[in-house]
Amino acid sequence: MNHYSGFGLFKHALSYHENWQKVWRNPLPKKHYDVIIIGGGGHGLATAYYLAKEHGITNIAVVEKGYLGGGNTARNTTIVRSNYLWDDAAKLYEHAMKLWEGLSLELNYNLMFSQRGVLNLGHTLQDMRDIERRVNANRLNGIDSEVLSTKEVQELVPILNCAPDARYPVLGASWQKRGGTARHDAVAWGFARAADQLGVDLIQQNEVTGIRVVDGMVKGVETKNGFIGASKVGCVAAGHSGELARMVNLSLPLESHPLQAMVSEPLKPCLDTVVMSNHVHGYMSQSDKGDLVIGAGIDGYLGYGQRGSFSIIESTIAAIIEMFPIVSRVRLNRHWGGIVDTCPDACPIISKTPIGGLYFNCGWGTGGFKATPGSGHVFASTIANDHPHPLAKPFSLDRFITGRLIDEHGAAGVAH
Ligand code: FAD
Ligand code: PYC
Repeated sequence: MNHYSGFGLFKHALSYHENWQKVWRNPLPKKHYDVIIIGGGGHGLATAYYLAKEHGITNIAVVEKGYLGGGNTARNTTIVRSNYLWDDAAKLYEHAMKLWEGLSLELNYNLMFSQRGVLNLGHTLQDMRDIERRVNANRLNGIDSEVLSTKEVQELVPILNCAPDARYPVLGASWQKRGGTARHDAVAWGFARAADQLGVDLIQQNEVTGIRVVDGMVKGVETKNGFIGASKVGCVAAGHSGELARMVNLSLPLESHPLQAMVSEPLKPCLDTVVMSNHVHGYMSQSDKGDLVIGAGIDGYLGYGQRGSFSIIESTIAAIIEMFPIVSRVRLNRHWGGIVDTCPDACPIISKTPIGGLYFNCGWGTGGFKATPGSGHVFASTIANDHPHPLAKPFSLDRFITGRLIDEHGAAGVAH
């Protein structure tokens, strides 16, 4: 009988879902793994999947303190784009974009990847100069990118206030047509199911409390439920990366900030693209369910509480209403925060460390969801070969010693 038919759903409800087909196993940890990935978010799960699929390493555990995809993967606003300024970053994010374009098929899982386009608005002459520079750089890197006039923006987004006397006049925008959104939970679930099918153990509700190192080599992880041995350990813990680094006396150039978002009650379709304004620290899209998905800028203080302050919500909503007066009477349903790990150059760290067999993938700040498949792909290669993947090399830790920083503050959709 088809488990997913209406009748199947009814039958499972009556049997309290006891015979429900499990999407992945729930194994007890083995004593030793070739690779342990700390962090069961999208990036960690993608890393495990590509390690198994492309490098033939299947004796892997993903160790997650909560539930799979319950961190920033579940909390982000799902925007995907690759229009970064500098060559190194543009190549990394475009690598991810190309993977996104075939990912539902590859994982045999509907990620609801929707290339509905992403607009980054310009409200001042300087915004427009920056936009033109970035669009030119994108095109030189073979990334689809256009500068749109006010009229073109208005045609794309009729509900946007483009009047010349608007509080935030729209002078134009950058437009990446291949950008868009993907269903965040599905991304975690799709990678989790595919990794599980390749033999990866997904171990939830098991916080890593220490990383064991002997003679400069990693030996495994201490967890709430005991020690698990490993020849290699990859840390992919987003806002908690600094905590993991401190376990081995490493100091990473990271700050952890709250970043907030919110959704409205569901509405009829009124916005079929993504509109971002770095200038006002606010952006909006409409989910397939109809909710308006609205995001804010980071809260300036540091913290690990997965919530933020009301002043940020207030200023974001004020700006959103200036830009979209039509939504002024819409009710908000929920708001939440995630903890993002920000780097001084607004670029990630994908790197070996001075400790043998220990690797970090972190620092994606406000913008790592879009990179999920690319990040996992290049990190898996870095771990498997104990050598940086060519696309990951510029993002090694040594850039903070050599000074070869990659300043992507201008392309970060949400300043950090
Ligand atoms: P996570 O999903 O956070 O995974 C890390 C996992 O590590 C967590 O599940 C956590 O529980 C686990 N962990 C931590 N410590 C331990 C431990 N000691 N032991 C075991 N497990 C541990 N990016 C975009 O590109 N587009 C967007 O639109 C976007 N919007 C955002 C909106 C908000 C409100 C937020 C908060 C972020 C947004 N981002 C966006 C950023 C994006 O969400 C992150 O960069 C990305 O999801 C990071 O993925 P991850 O898998 O590394 O992290
Ligand atoms: O990086 O595009 C982005 C982004 C959108 C919302 C948060 N980050």
